[in-house]
Amino acid sequence: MANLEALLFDVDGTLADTEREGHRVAFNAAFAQEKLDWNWDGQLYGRLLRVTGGKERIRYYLQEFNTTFSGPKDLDSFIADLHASKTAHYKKLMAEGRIPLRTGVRRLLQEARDSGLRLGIATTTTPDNVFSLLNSGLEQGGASWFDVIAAGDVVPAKKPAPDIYLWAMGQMGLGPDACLALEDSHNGVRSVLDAGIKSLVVTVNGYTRNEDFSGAGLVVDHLGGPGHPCTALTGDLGGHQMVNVDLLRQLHAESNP
Ligand code: XBP
Ligand code: MG
Repeated sequence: MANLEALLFDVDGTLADTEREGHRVAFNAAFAQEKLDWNWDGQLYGRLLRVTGGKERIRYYLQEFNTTFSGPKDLDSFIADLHASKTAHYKKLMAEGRIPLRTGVRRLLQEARDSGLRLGIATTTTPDNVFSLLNSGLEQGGASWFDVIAAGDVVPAKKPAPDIYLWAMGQMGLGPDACLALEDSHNGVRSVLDAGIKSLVVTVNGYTRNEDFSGAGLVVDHLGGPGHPCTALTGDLGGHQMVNVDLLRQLHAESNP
């Protein structure tokens, strides 16, 4: 049986609930700045989240929801510039501390470090967004808690493709049996499982609550904390009130017999 050596965290929806009041707001700010009459309300954004990656999401929006837009000939550059503007707005939101880390995230990260587990990130979002979240959510230098930050375009195919998890494990010199992943979405679960990682915990959020998490050993409403117990929607907390390192080691042993 392999030992658990590392926790690999997704970012958006897992470390922090960044989509509705973070990324979506930043996209709309960029549209306004570029004088586009586009507005992604909460409901439309939930549908657009089917596609991971901000640039890919803009393209999906044009293909499926705004087919009358007659953009410039060089659509790739137009989308790239628009996305760069969105990222600038997002980083500003993060710097203002508008989006806190989710319940139990800081506690679990600290516990994992104290118990000698390595930490990695595997996300579809832009690297700058990760650094701004970690430096506001943890403290300046919080990104250094992680051995690797695998993010965005570092791989050719975004989630649900397994590329980002494979790249992260490659950088850490770890095989899938040494890792446990924490995700929030169906796309994320697919990416983890197709990367060969069998230990997987999902923390649902407003956008992903009803998605299919088949293959996840444990699905919870949040990671929990002292006086703020979490609830298992699928799987068993084994008597724990919160997701802690002991529980994760138990889950890892069960999924890697
Ligand atoms: C979530 C995503 C990202 C963000 C937007 O990533 O799919 O695209 O929604 O960020 P994950 P960008 O759940 O894998 O952390 O605009 O920088 O892509
Ligand atoms: Mg996510």
